[in-house]
Amino acid sequence: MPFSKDFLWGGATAANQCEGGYNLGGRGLANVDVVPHGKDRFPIITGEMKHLDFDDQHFYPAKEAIDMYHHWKEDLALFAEMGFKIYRMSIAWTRIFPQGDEKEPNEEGLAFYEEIFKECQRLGIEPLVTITHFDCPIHLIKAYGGWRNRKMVDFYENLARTLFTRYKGLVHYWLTFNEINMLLHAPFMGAGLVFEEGENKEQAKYLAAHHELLASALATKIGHEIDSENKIGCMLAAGDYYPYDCHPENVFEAQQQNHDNLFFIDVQSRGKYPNYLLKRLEREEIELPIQPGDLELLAKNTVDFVSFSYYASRVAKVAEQDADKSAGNIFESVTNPYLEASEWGWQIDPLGLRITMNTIYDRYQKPLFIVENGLGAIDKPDSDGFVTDDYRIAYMAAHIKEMKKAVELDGVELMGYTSWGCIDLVSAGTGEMSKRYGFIYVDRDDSGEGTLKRTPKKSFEWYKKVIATNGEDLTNE
Ligand code: BGP
Repeated sequence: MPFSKDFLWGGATAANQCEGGYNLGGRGLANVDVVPHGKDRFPIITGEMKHLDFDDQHFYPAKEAIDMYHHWKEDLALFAEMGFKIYRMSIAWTRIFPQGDEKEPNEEGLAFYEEIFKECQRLGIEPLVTITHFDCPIHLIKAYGGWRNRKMVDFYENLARTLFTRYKGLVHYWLTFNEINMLLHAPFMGAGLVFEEGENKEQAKYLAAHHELLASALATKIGHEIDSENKIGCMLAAGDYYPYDCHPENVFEAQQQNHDNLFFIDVQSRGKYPNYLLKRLEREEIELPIQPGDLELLAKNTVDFVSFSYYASRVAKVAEQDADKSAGNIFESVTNPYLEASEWGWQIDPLGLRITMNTIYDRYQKPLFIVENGLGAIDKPDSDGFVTDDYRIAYMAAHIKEMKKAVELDGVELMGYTSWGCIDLVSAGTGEMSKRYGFIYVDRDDSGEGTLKRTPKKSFEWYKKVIATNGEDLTNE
């Protein structure tokens, strides 16, 4: 039996992709609200196109999303029916601090999440709370320029302290920032950055990175002070870079690209900027805005566990322009000729999960938590609304099988597994509803039409069995 009896099986969502209710309960506007569906989405999430308000030309899927704001009780009941031990969700910052820089929180927002956590407790589900999952109050972007400004650390600190204080005893598992390394690839989504004409973009990204890393360490400190039972983790968009072949230059290139992702976790887990990063930034004349006391704060407040998302491995090759490319989680990579791909072109590599787990565990020697994994696919419901999603079951079974091997055969310590989008929700990358990950179908389409009715898919019963047998029975019968 690879998994202990308290292994945390469950599913994951993010506020902006499922809640909706963007203007309810005193909530303020956030970057994630004004990101539309369609061709402008990518330039906006990467900070290349300034778009900080709604207009009539676009559809904004986060406004209503799947309306979990009104359906959360029904949705939690379905998660409980599957036997979830943990539910990963995020807090919408602007429900708690609508502008972001207020001193006092919005009570209605705090009460909203408190009710959810109490219901989780009643159902025997531990919440795993991401403090920020790609969201940043619009006011903080307009007035302060997002995370390039050090004042953001104070605003985030206020948010974190408010949450740890209010939810003490109700929440024990926390993540500071979702996919922190994503800020290098989707800077508006990851750090509220919109680039100014002629600005040194790399410099802006590393300012933001330092500020987020400080904020993360500060939250870890405060969370531990408020409740020593709190377990606080970092979160990486993972997936090892493989060298394209054994040419030493490609091997070296893969190592460099892995460094670009891992340096965030090196800081959060080992407590110190790695030399490879400091040397590179020095060469590129990029400054980290380190002030007295910063390095000590980072050193003293490392995380309790390392969590990550895994959708696919990646491939590195020098002279990349000559290589075929495949789509992936926000950024593309060289195509791996040995792998199949999803309908969205993301390559499928279950063994890559075991490889990635080993890389991360070898490096940090801390418990891991897989907090996202899954297949975005087109589902075709029958006339009763039922989806026979054998493709999703096959994807997940193959990944869970490799995850078991990493634990059983390689000795990786793993706290739990929460599959991504346990209920269909809006895609972060594309804004589509038709890219579905869930065990539960939600009747809503890419233009916002549909009844929002929830219907369990075939994978719902399958995952229920997986949890009930603690991962022993992965068969699809
Ligand atoms: C990760 C995000 C999630 C999620 C997932 C799937 O980057 O943390 O928010 O959406 O990827 O990506 P997509 O929604 O683009 O299919």
